[in-house]
Amino acid sequence: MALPKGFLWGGAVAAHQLEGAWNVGGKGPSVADVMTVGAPGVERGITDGIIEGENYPNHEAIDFYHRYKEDIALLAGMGFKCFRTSIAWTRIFPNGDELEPNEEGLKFYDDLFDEMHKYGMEPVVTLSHFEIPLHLANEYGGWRNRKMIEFFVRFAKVCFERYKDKVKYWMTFNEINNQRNTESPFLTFTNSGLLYKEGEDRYQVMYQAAHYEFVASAIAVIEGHKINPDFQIGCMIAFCPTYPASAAPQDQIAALKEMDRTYVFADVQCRGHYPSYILKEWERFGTDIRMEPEDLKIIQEGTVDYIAFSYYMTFTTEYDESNVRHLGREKKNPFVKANDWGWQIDPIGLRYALNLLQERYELPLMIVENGIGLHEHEEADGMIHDDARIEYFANHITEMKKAVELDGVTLIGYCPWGPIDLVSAGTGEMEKRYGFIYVDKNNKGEGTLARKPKKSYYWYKRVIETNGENL
Ligand code: P53
Repeated sequence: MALPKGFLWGGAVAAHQLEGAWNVGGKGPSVADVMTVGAPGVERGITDGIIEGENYPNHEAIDFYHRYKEDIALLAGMGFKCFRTSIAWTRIFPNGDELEPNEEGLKFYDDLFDEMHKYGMEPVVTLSHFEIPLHLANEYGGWRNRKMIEFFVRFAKVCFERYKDKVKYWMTFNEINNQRNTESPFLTFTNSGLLYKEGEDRYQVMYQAAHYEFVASAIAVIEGHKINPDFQIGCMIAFCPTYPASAAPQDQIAALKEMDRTYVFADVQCRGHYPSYILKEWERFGTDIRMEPEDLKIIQEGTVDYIAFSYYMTFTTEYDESNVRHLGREKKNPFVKANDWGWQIDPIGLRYALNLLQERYELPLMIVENGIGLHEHEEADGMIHDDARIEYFANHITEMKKAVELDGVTLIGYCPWGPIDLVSAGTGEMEKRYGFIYVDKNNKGEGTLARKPKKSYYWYKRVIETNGENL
């Protein structure tokens, strides 16, 4: 089975999770800079400003800011055809509400993209990946405020203008649908830079923020295409398909409704309008989303060129009458295993995900995250034998190829998450490792930061060389 020629093999990261240098080069603090370290099953803390003595893993991360040449060379050593990263908003607009960008920040990404091109690596760039300027979160309440549209669009346009000849593939908001889970302050804070107030209707606040993001994303698509008509500007969805826990009809409905909570984010950005199921839901819950008269027209005109998505796991749900909002209760899937963080490993779920998205939207797809977090250490022979990672990827790539070859899915590329170990978004740990390249640093922040290829490095290099034939 052959993948198309020119298939974009690569890897994906986000600025705040690897760059470090959090206050260097004129960079302002972002929401990631006030997040402390958590643990498996323990969410990260969010502090009120930066407090002395706290462990903020993103401040230094893996110091990619100063070591990117060495790191890009290592990635190039695997034959990367593309590399996905984000532009830290706070390097370009340190507070977020300035009128003029910070030249030193712009220059950093010029140099980084040039370095990638040296090796024939296509940059794939996320504009907003959990890195909202802290000032916008504190002073404006993040995306609960309509003014965010103006700030984001200014940031997007500056990036589009500056890198129009260096970057073709863009994404507006990373995993925009994570915030659907309003139980977690972490998810809303990282997605939208907002924290819920006591007693407020979280569901309404979340959709209001999402609405502003939809409008901002659509404006970015429209403006981006004016700057360079060849730009491919995508949405980015965390796609974790939910299976019904049984063949019981009510479990089908529960799973369907659970999926709608993710689909709504893609429906709006791909089809250009709010789907009827969400309008009915808002009506039923008395949800009142403030919209300006032109918003729906903008959303209609600013639909995306492709769908980028992350795929890590699937969920299972069973009908739960007491859950009036979405009818289901999460259940463990007895047919799949999980990693140490409870993320269920389901390679066939990737083929399923690709099919669902292809059939619903008929747009090109790009897998911009996939991977497994593992606890790892050097063994006696000095090597990191990450056979579990190799097995994970071999199984996922096999299913990805079936989706292309047997099911006719249009797939542009495949970017495993964290090709070099980096700070976990969810837990802030360094020891939740995803990389083909090991970085010597632990959860406490100790280590030399030395880089070292793992066994999977040589494996993935061969996969790319053979365009996915040799797994
Ligand atoms: P970490 C939740 C569910 C799926 C993906 O995650 C998620 C999250 C948020 O934790 O995040 C994405 O580092 C995200 C990356 C992140 C990666 O998945 O928690 O886009 O920034 O690092 C892996 O193990």
